[in-house]
Amino acid sequence: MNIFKKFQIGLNKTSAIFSSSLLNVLAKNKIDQEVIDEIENILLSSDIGMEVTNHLIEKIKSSKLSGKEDSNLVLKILCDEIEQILKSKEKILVSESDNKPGGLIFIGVNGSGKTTTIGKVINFISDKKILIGACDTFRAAAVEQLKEWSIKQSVDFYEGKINQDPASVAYNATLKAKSEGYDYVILDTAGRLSNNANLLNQLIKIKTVVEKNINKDDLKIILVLDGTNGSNMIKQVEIFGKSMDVTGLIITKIDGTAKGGALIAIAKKYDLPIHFVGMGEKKEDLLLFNAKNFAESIIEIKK
Ligand SMILES: Nc1nc2c(ncn2[C@@H]2O[C@H](COP(=O)(O)OP(=O)(O)O)[C@@H](O)[C@H]2O)c(=O)[nH]1
Ligand SMILES: [Mg+2]
Repeated sequence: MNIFKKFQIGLNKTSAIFSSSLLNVLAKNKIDQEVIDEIENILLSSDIGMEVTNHLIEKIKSSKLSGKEDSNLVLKILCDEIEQILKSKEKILVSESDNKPGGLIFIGVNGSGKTTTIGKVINFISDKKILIGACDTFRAAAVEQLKEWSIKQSVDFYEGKINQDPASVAYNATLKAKSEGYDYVILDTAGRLSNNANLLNQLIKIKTVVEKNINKDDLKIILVLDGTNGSNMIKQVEIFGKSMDVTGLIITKIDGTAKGGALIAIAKKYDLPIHFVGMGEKKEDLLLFNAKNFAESIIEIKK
């Protein structure tokens, strides 16, 4: 299946809102204020946010619209503008020129998809020598889940003991990666501690010890966001971003939401790359983020 098709399938709940509702509104008559108001409501209902909505509505208003033939033009304006907003967020997570070992720390709230996404990233870079470190030591099931992804894909796995300080596991795993010539060491972390401050302090500690083994420039802090959370994702970027120097985002479960517009709100608000989007539970269901594919999947333009 080609990549665009995968984007289309993954985004079909979101595009149902955008495309079907927009087409309904645009089919009515010429683009007057009433129609523009309806477009505004449709955009807002996808969690695309006020800022992006205003921006898109301004673009529609400032373009020269004449009569009935305008509906496709409006769709084209929306699609192009959304692509523009997303374009600068495309950035690959790993590249051939990376120093060894590169470190990837996955953070995010419980259930956002960290462990599953690591499983998919392993598949994505399966030609590399990878070490996985299980720093979510609070739950045996979390370690087992990660181990299963690792074993299935034949990559090395480092675990500590249950309830061992996650930072000491992180230190040992990154030291092993450094001394044994791994290309990447990928650390999974917990998403829930007794409170936010605890969790953030734990993550800061992990990062601090990891930097003893891995150059700061070779370390990436990936915030994993659950796409079904819609605009609540923004709060998570704020909370984690404040203490953790997040270097990039991965947005999961796009396949399970009609609120995919929230990704666009985040792209506009934060200067952070979006490396991948998750669109399913299997190892192949991780797609390199692509602005054009994303925009054209949610706004279908009649050819
Ligand atoms: N549909 C769908 N489910 C996902 C995706 N990513 C993760 N999940 C599911 O979300 C649940 C939580 O994922 P998990 O990786 O355990 O989250 P963690 O607590 O952040 O490690 C699991 O049931 C995953 O299978 C995705 O892209 N699409
Ligand atoms: Mg997990």
